Amino acid sequence: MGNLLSYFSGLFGNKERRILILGLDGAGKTTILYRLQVSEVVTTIPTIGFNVETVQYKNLKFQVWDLGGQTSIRPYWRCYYSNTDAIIYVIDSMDRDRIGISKHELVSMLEEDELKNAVLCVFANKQDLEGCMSVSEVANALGLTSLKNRKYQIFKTSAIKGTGLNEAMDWLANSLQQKK
Ligand SMILES: Nc1nc2c(ncn2[C@@H]2O[C@H](COP(=O)(O)OP(=O)(O)OP(=O)(O)O)[C@@H](O)[C@H]2O)c(=O)[nH]1
Ligand SMILES: [Mg+2]
Repeated sequence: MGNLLSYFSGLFGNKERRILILGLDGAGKTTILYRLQVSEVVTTIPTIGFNVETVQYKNLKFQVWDLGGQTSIRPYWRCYYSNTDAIIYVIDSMDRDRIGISKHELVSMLEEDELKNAVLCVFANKQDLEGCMSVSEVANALGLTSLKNRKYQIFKTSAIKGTGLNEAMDWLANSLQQKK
């Protein structure tokens, strides 16, 4: 039965999906991209511009764009919005000082018309660090429950340890298959 299901989902679900990974600088976006692509922790430098990779997850192919998150680069995020199926929004769960800024960036991004059909997957990242914000603290600080007309979910992740990423990708894969 499993084989039959994956055969059919393979038939209908092999369109490449476009995903943007966004979030403030240092949140872990590039680390996540390469964790997803090659299952390894790579040494990163701050992204000036973007990285783009094809990521195969189960029977789905994702074209994943990882954009630099520094203040001066964030205005360019909008250049990448069109045809986006999903946004992975990455939070450094240790960065209490800037969670308000991160919320602000998230809210203004979600107001963009080009993203109105994009599903939102929040990664409360760096959960391996002692004393970090819990997933519910992050969800509250971002005001996720007041989002309107948005399919979203939040996951606790550690890109360094590799935890939570599969659960999040499963959710994304399912959500995007339904969205087709
Ligand atoms: N402890 C811990 N450190 C992490 C985790 N994910 C990423 N990091 C570290 O955080 C730092 C920044 O990671 P990057 O992936 O370069 O961050 P980024 O979001 O791509 O940053 P910009 O490219 O500047 O926007 C690096 O030193 C990573 O090793 C995590 O889950 N836990
Ligand atoms: Mg980066």
